[in-house]
Amino acid sequence: MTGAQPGWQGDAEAIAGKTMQAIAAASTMEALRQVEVRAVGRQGEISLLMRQIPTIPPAERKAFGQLVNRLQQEAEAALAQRKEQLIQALIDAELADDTFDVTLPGIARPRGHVHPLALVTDKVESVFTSMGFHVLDYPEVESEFNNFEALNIPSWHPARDMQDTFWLDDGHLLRTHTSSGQVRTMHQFAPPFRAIFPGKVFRYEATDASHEHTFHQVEGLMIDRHVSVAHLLDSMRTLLTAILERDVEIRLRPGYFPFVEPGFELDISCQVCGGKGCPVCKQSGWLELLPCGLVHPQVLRAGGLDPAEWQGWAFGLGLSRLVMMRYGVPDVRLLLSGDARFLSAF
Ligand code: FA5
Repeated sequence: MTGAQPGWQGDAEAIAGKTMQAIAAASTMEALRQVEVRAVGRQGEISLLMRQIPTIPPAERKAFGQLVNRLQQEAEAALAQRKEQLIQALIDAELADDTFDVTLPGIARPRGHVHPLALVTDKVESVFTSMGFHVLDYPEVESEFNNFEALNIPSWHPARDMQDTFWLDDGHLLRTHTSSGQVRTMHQFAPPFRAIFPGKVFRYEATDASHEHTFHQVEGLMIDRHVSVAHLLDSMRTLLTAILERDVEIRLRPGYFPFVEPGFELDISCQVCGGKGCPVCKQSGWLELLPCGLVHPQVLRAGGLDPAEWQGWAFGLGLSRLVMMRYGVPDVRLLLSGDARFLSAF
């Protein structure tokens, strides 16, 4: 800039000079904070200079703007530097103080935990992906068709009563089982394919130690030209051994589900009571865990597949119950209770 200094320049530099001196003189964090507020706070002197920019005559506005910007940056840099010096001085003083008690307990920071359901779901997914399965995710709000009709459960069928349903006003429902994804998968992929779909399911029913209204299942579905019950059972055994990491007794009984033929119920000896009988297994020593079977021809048809060409097996694992068996959880309602005392055990 040439010629005489405009008045605003001297004023601005005077404010900046005063601010720099105050920063250097601030001997505590609180004093420094006050200097900061006075200089660059909302009503601070440098902030007010910023706001004056539009009022400066156009010929001088650019130079004024540049000057105020520079002063603000310098003030902020000086504040940051002084803050660091003061913090370092506090640390030095603390270290030099020989009354510092190193035996005082530290501040315990609460740590987050992976939810046991997530731990077991991850494990199930890794067992099945190692056997070539896809992991799929389907909606919790479902159509009546996918949840019931396509699974050979028309509206008049007594099997509808096996799964009390939360209906939505628009005729949709909250899926009562992950089997609702079976026909979706058949429409989505060309056979042969194998997939699992874990997720949350909902039933309008009374709760007890082994029943929740909201719980987790994993569906497994394999479609190929030749599939067998032997392959299904072998996959189930591989899964249970990998998850439970111990030999457990299982038993297979005939089970009725309209969407499989033949159908089975795979029970596991109760791991909470060791098979002696408890509220979880209703004193029977066994827990229903893993219904399964060969996919019914009607379901293949609903999925657009020709039963003369394609066969399949499916299972619907009670994931919440598997978590209970894995960790000896005595009540399924603990899983979604959000109780931090329970969750911190994992
Ligand atoms: C079904 O949901 C079928 N979709 C399973 C299936 C899939 C059969 C594929 C054949 C082929 P079920 O209602 O039995 O079946 O439930 C499956 C598992 O979910 C049960 O064995 C049990 O482990 C678990 N389960 C059922 N109801 C509850 C509940 N209220 N709370 C917690 N777990 C439950």
